[in-house]
Amino acid sequence: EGVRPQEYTAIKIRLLSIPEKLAPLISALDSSSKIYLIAATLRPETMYGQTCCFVSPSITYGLYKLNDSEYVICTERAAKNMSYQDIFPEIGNYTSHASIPGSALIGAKIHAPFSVYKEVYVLPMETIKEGKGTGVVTCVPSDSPDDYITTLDLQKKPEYYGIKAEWVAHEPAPIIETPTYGNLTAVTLVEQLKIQSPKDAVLLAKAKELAYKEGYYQGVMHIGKYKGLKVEDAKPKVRQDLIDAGEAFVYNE
Ligand code: A2H
Repeated sequence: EGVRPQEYTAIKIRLLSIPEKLAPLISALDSSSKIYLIAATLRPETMYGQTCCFVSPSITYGLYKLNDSEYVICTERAAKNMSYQDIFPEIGNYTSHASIPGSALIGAKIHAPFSVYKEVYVLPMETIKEGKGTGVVTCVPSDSPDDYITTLDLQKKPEYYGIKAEWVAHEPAPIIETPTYGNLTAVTLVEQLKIQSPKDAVLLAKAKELAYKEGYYQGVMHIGKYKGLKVEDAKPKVRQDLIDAGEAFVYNE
């Protein structure tokens, strides 16, 4: 946790199906309500490459009212912060409407805004920290070493994680071209540093640092409306497009 405030883009990832374990927990909601997982990201320009969304099986999330027709799922800590940032209808009100174990969300079909993949799923990530962001991480395996190695791990032993192989079948999609690592920066770095598991914390920290610097300062968009533009310049534009489309908002902590 740094001392400087962190400005995230909060991505609204809509639930398109309600898993069996989730249904009884949200039965009090009007059935026309839209429900979103809220993922906090520092890389909005990579959202074209989302392949799934991660939650922690050991975190209990809350369900909070965003407006008359929309509810959001995130940690209570994030909801409290949001309630003081004019994101919820009433300042300081972060009453939860349901208590949702991460495990109840696994396998839900979701809509990941701007992704090239139209059908993606909620999957488990054990390294998510409860005290950072919203406790929900959208998966971009092309540019996030953590996301890529977690995806490989899930693909290797789906039955151990209680997931279906088809939920974790999407390949990383090229989003950003870089001079040093090509157009799948995270894949290249995980291979070069020989990262074997999501628990290789030291190597992953190094990969993350290298990926972030290279992507931000040398990267050029490979896809989308800003194809050909430097990442540095495209980032605020994609972020604004997501916000204008009603698919994201600014979240600080
Ligand atoms: B980033 P910082 Cl493509 N636990 O989004 C673990 N990781 C978390 C988290 C939590 N509670 N909340 C957010 N994150 C991840 C995209 C991305 C991210 C890419 C490349 C790198 C990257 C897609 N996942 O992050 O500690 C989220 O993943 C590496 C910097 O606040 C978020 O941005 O600096 C980032 O970590 C926030 O990390």
